[in-house]
Amino acid sequence: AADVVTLGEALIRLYPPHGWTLEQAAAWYVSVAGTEANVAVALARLGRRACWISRLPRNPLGRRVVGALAAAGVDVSRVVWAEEGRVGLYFTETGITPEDVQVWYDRGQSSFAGLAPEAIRWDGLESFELMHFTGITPGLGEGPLQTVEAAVTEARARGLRVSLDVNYRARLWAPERAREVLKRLFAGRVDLLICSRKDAAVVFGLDGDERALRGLQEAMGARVVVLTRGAEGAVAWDGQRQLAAGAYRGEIVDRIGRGDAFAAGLLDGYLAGDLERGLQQGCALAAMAQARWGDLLLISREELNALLTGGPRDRR
Ligand code: KDG
Repeated sequence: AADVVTLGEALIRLYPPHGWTLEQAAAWYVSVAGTEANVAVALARLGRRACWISRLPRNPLGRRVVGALAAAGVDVSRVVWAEEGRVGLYFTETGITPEDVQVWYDRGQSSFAGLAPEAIRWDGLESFELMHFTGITPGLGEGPLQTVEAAVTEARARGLRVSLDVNYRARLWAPERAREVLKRLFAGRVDLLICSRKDAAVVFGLDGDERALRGLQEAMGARVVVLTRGAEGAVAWDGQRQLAAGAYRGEIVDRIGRGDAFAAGLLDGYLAGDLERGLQQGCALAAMAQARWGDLLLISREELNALLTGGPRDRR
């Protein structure tokens, strides 16, 4: 079965209506968020079995997160409920263009930061095919870092493939520290590595697409490396072939979450044994995600297929 399990923190995002500032808006919208949760939701909506592991406080905000994920079809049965801590928040505000988004985190003392490997039920993990991680989780504290380390070990011992989206967040940690930790946890233990052009430069000091693809493969020992290039689409390198897919041109209203949508589309194709289709699906879902508000991409397989075959073909 080509099923995916992932592990990460959920946040609740608060943001003003379009054109308003956080300081002035009379009401804020609410969106359940969190990079791994976003990936799990998109995969579940595409019809895959997707399980999301996390730690949440036993309160209405924790239930709101789980409710949103469960409604999308995500398996939340491995979520750890905590008596202490909180759901982290983040706030966003758009500047003069939709690409210009400011983010403020308010995520200290979250229940997730108190996660430890012993709290997680690992048995049964072998029924999944792949475990997906992002570089955000080990940046959230010692407990999350150790949990990721244990999870990679468990996943590999049980025969799962491992994917990592570098997803560097400058507000969490310095690039040198991120590089050192990601190398320590994942080097030689990752099958599919996803990295943006910007993160390749900032975290790994690798400029230029060819250099980034080959340099990342060497640094992390990944079988397949995918580099996302924004409006120029994405490229992949599997050690033999270089593949590419163009971005879709469309409206941008909310760019947050598009990288996760890309990862979901890519993983779906990768698990089906078709990396090229994965790249195309990733680009299509990224376009869809940034055309809609909110972090969770509630999409269907039919919509994705329509986009791939007959949708806006104005690709660049
Ligand atoms: O990729 C989108 C994420 O950045 C968002 O959902 C919040 O997980 C998040 C984070 O830690 O930034």
